[in-house]
Amino acid sequence: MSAAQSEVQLASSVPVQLLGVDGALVGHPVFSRYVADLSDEVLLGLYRHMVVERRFDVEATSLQRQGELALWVPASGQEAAQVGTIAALESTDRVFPTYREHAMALYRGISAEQLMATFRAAKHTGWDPGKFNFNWYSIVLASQALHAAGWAMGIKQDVSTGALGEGRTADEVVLACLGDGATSQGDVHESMVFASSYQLPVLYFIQNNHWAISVPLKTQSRAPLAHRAAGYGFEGIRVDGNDVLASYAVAKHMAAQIRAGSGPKLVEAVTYRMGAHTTADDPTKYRTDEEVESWKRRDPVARYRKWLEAEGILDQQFVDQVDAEAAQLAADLRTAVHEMEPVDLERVFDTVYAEPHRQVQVEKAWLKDYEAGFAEDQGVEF
Ligand SMILES: Cc1ncc(C[n+]2csc(CCOP(=O)(O)OP(=O)(O)O)c2C)c(N)n1
Ligand SMILES: [Mg+2]
Repeated sequence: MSAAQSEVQLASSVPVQLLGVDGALVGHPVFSRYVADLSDEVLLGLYRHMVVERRFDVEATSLQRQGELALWVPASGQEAAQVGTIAALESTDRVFPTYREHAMALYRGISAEQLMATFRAAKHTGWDPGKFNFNWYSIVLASQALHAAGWAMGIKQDVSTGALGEGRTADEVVLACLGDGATSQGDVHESMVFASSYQLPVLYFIQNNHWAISVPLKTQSRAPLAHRAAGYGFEGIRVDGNDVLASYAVAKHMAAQIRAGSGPKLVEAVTYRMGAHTTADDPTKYRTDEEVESWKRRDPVARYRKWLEAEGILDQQFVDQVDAEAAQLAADLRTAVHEMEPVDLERVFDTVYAEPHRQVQVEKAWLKDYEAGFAEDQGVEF
């Protein structure tokens, strides 16, 4: 084991931090070098992506409140973990998201409208996973951990048989996103067992936002989630997920080792969900104002902005430019949502099988009948 590796392992229960809560740089023997030479353009890009995501989130929440969406899943507070990690990967690395990775999706070029079409149920999915190397959102907790391991197994197999598919690279890293609560699912265990047994190129990325709806992390796990990796025989690291530089550096480090053939790795990003679990949730029922306030002081965007300004990298002109871009994205999104055509429900049934299928036809007929029942109500005053 190299000195650098052992230092990483020793540090694994203390989250890696490069940027203190006060916005001052904290040196780290292993990880500082990953951000030391980043250009101003890259550093400003991280800021821009975080700000745009936050504005997008506010707009989506408002649209839900105004009845335009059935549900929204806010990601506010988790911008640094998501942007830092995705920025450290290559565009050819495949991402298997949960349902909260909006900053990652936007970073990959999936538009706000495409994301919204999914939540408005105006599309069956919303985007082409092949085009963005970014899979569809997965509502079934942890199911994507199995998909990620399966995908990685396919890559490994294709490399060994020399049959790598178009657009794929031999050193691809597969990102399996998980929430803290999702780690209690059996699927994660199976995925990690297979990833370890076959030494698959999977980076497990857990956003520990401290809550699984109303269940606190301490109920889900008596030990840091990163420690679980050791039980499967691979390395896990905790990172301050509200520190975009640390999130970037740790992901870069882990991805480099995976590309070099290390097998799977795990990153636990310690962060916080500032908003509700979804717009259907009321977090005041299960968490205290003091807790929320304490995390507000660790805000990932404010902290990073402070550092960029102190370094003379960020000026008011760029701040205004990004704010204007974010406002424009929000305005365009609002227009696009109002113009979205409702999904053709018949297609939902017609695209299940290539050939007509009796069971599906029965279900389609049931829905038609059900909808016809509403037609009779027309004109009736309630
Ligand atoms: C298999 C399964 N069981 C239960 C649910 C209901 N559910 C949706 S989100 C959630 C909590 C997930 O918490 P976590 O993994 O920490 O992710 P977070 O929402 O905090 O990002 C639960 C229990 C589900 N979607 N899928
Ligand atoms: Mg959670």
